[in-house]
Amino acid sequence: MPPRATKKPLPVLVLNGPNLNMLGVRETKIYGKATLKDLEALCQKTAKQLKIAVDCRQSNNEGEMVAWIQQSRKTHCGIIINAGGYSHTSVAIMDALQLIDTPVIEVHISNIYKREDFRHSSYISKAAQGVIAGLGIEGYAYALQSMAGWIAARR
Ligand code: CA2
Repeated sequence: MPPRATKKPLPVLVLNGPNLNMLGVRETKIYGKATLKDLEALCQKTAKQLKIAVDCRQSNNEGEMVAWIQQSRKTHCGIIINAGGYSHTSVAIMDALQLIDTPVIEVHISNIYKREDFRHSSYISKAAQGVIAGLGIEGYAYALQSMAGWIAARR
């Protein structure tokens, strides 16, 4: 009998927005000393432990983020997103997230509710199943843990 074709599970898209490529370089009192590379390594390590796959991307461009979110409908099983400053301004990213039917978790490294008033509201939250803020880059690991639970429940 030929071996049964096993379907490879789709990865989770970990999407970081504008200026997050500067992590660890400046504003370390707010965002910590970890770099984007450290953050992505933590996501890869956590995913391996959870036996899921991740695809980490960063963009400073709103249109590119919208395009990646749209494409993810067919190529990824969920999105963990830190839209950076676009969290507070981007109806376009919110609309793109509302178009996909896979789970979305919003992450912020800093506690946005402790900071300036304009950071207290996020368009992304309106399209997210859950929000994690203020736990540093560990927030991404918690988000992946949650995502792994949903993936297992859907199998
Ligand atoms: O706390 C977060 O993760 C934020 O999403 C980070 C955004 C900020 O606009 C949000 O209000 C909260 C900013 C990312 C910029 O990151 C930098 C890192 C190092 C140096 C400068 C900016």
